Amino acid sequence: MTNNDYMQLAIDLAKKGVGRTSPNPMVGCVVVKNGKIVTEGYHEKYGGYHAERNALSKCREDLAGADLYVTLEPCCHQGQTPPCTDIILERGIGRVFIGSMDPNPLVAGKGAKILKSHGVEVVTGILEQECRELNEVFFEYISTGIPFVAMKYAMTLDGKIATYTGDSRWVTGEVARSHVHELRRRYSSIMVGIGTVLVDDPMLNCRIDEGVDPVRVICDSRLRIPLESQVVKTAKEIRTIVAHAVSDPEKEDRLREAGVELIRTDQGDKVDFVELLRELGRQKIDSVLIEGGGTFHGTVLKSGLVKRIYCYVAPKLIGGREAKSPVEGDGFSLMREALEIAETEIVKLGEDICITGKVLGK
Ligand code: AOF
Ligand code: ZN
Repeated sequence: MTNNDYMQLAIDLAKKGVGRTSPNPMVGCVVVKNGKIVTEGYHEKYGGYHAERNALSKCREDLAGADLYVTLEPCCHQGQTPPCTDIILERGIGRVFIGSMDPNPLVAGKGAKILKSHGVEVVTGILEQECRELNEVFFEYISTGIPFVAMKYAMTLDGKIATYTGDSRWVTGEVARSHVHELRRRYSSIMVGIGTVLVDDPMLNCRIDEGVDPVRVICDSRLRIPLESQVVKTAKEIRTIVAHAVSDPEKEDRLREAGVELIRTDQGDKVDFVELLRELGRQKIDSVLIEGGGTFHGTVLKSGLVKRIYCYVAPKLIGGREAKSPVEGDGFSLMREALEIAETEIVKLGEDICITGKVLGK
């Protein structure tokens, strides 16, 4: 086994924490002595032990001189748990292999420095790109305080998200739809515009085994959300936020009684998307999966804050001048103004495909 192989194992372990570590990173750790894996661990849930302490504290063997592989630089601060550098030094680990450095200002190179100053050999940059990708949400959120924003939609091969009558059940098949629920587990919140609630009355929850429901955020400038909608009726079980711009004290009271949280952004008569994101960030929500309507997509894309696109394409044609498309609004006038998507990846899901990629900043 090479260093990369061990780091890959640590990455695979880290992924087991998906949906449960937010707003903290997913981290995995493997410890090797005399060519044998002696212990391993990962960050299982927010507030719990970090990957390194999970791996080390369950192992009784003498670890003097062992190699430790960890996907993120070990922390050196007392947070909800003691510093990982302490336990690494206590156990006499000889070498630490790090995937990506930790941009958290409390750590940011200090973890590696402390280890080195105590004579531990530190090797950085093992599968660095993969380790950074594992935590693209964390890296964005910890350095800006603004949640990582991804946008998802499903369309036919002729670029429509519904027929001209508004029928959209279903564009894609079952495999693709359960893939969407994987996304809903990965992102800590899901956001739609009020149009989607009025037309589809969705639940916006995560319906897979071991799923974790995202916080539901509905942008509803004029508080049009029906009290009988599924999201309002289940707001006591699944955290639900309605973002609005106009005040309506009576409706606000009714919504609060139903368990809905309200966020009012104060600019004009439309929800200020950027201000809303900042507030979600302050509430420790590290990521947002936007699941449209085309009008809403048009608005949020303008903010420049959408970082990733997931486009599901079903091999179907429905046509229709009036059939909705995934991004509406005015759009750009020239091809050279187009938002470009880089590092695209394609997955086949039954007969459908999912194309994902990073939105390049302008
Ligand atoms: C984790 N899990 O496995 C590692 C982390 O909130 P705290 O006190 O647990 O500290 C979180 C910070 O610790 C986090 O932002 C990151 O900088 C560092 N490392 N965090 O949750 C882990 N290794
Ligand atoms: Zn730690």
